[in-house]
Amino acid sequence: MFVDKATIVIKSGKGGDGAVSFRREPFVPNGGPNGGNGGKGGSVVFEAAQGLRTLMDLRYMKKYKAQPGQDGMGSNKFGKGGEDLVIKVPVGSVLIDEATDSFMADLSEDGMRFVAALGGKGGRGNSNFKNSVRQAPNFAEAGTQGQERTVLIELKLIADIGIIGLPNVGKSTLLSASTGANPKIANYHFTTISPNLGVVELSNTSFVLADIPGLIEGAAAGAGLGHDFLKHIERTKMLIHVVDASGSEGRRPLGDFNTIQGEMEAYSPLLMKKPQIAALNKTDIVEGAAGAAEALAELTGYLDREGIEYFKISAAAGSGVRELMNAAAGRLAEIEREGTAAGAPAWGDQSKWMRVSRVEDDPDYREIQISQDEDGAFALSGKHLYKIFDSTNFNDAGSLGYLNKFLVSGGIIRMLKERGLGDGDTIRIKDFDMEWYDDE
Ligand SMILES: Nc1nc2c(ncn2[C@@H]2O[C@H](COP(=O)(O)OP(=O)(O)OP(=O)(O)O)[C@@H](O)[C@H]2O)c(=O)[nH]1
Ligand SMILES: [Mg+2]
Repeated sequence: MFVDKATIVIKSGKGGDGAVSFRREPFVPNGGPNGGNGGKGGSVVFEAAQGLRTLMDLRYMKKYKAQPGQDGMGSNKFGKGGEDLVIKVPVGSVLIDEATDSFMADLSEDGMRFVAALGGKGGRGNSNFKNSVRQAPNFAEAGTQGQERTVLIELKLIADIGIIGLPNVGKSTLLSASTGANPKIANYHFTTISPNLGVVELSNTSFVLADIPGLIEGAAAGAGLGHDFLKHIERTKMLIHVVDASGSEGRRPLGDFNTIQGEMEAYSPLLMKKPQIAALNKTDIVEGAAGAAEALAELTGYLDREGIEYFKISAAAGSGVRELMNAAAGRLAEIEREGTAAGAPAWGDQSKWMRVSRVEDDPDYREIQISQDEDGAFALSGKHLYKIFDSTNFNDAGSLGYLNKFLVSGGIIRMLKERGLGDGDTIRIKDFDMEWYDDE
C-alpha cells in the first residue's frame, strides 16, 4: 500500500492562573478578595478538509501549539480563553498516538473533527475561596498544564490522476520528472509491472499521480494484465494519456492514441467519460525523424477537432512538464468542485465530533506509584497526583498547602512513612523535590 506519513508534536494551551487580589477602596483598609479566574487554554483540533490531498504541509512544520488562557485579574476580571488551534488534514487521515501506539481517530469524512489535546483548565481566583472562616484567602488556583502528544498521521494515498499509454512511451519518465518518485525507466516494453505513485507538488496545491503499466491492444480482454490495470484506472479522477509523439518505434501517434481509447471503451464506457489530457512526449526527437512532424500534426489535428486538451512535452528533458501539471491541477480542481456541489456534507457537524476520553473515565486515574530513587528520594507518580501537581502554583503558600493536604489526607504520607520516610527526607514529584518535616 502507498502510505503518506507525518509525525508532529502538538500541545494544547495551559489554563490561565487564577488571580490573588483584594478590593481597595478609600477608607476601607482590607477589602474582600476579588481575584478573577484564569481563562481555559486552547485545544489542538484536527479537521478533515476535502481540498487537501497529502500530508506535505505537515512535514514542513513539526510543532503545533495552541494559545494559553490569560491569567485572571483583579476586580473579578476573568482571563480570556486561548484560541483552539485547528490543524487541517486530508480526508482519510488516521491519527495515532505515538507514545502508546494507539489509535486516536479516523477522519474519514469531510469536516470531521477530533480534539487531540484538550486545553488546560483555568485556575480559580481567590474570590472563590472565601468562606465564613476564611475572609481573606491569599491564594488562588494555578491553571492546569496543556497536554503534549506526539501524533503520527497516516494517509493511504489514492491516485487522483492516472498516467496511461502504450509500453515504452515515457510514462514512468513523466512520473519521475514531476514527482519525487523513482520508478524504473528503461528502453523496453513492460518495464513497469505494477503501478507507481508519486506526489506532484505545485506552489498552491498537490495531487497524487499513478504511473500505470503499459496497456496493449487486447488489454480489455485481459492481455498483459490489462484487466487489473484498467481497474486501477477506474479509481482515478482523471487521466494523462502519454503518446510517443516521435513515432520512435515506427508507429503513427494517432494510431497509438486510438488503440488506447479503444481498449478503454471496450473495458467500460465510463472510462471514456473520464477527463483526459494528452501528453505528446519525446518531442525532443521529433525534428530528427523522417515524417515525424507530419505524423504528429495528424494527431494534433485530431485532438483539436475532438476538443481534447494536449501538451507537447519531453519528459526526459523536463520541457512542458510543469505546464502539463498545472493544467492537470486546474482540471482536478474543477472535477472536485463539481463533486462537492452535489451532496456536500455539512462542515463542522457537531455530531461527528469525537472527544478524548475524560481523565475521570480512566480506571488508573487515582492510582499513585511510589518508588525510591538512587539518592534515597521517594518518587511519586500518578495521573491524579500529576494533575494536582501541575496546577500547583509554587509561589503561593495557599496553593502549596493544597498539594500538601492532598498528600496527607490522601494517605500518601502515611504510606511513605511505612516505607521509612522521616524528617529531612526528600519527596520527589516529576523533577520537583520537597523536604519533608512532620508538623507534630
Ligand atoms: N528522447 C526521449 N526519450 C524518452 C522521453 N521520455 C522517455 N524516454 C525514453 O523512453 C524509454 C521508455 O521510458 P519509460 O519511462 O520507461 O516508459 P514507460 O512508458 O514507463 O514504459 P513501460 O513501463 O515499459 O510501459 C526510456 O529509454 C526513456 O529514457 C523523452 O521525452 N524523450
Ligand atoms: Mg514504466
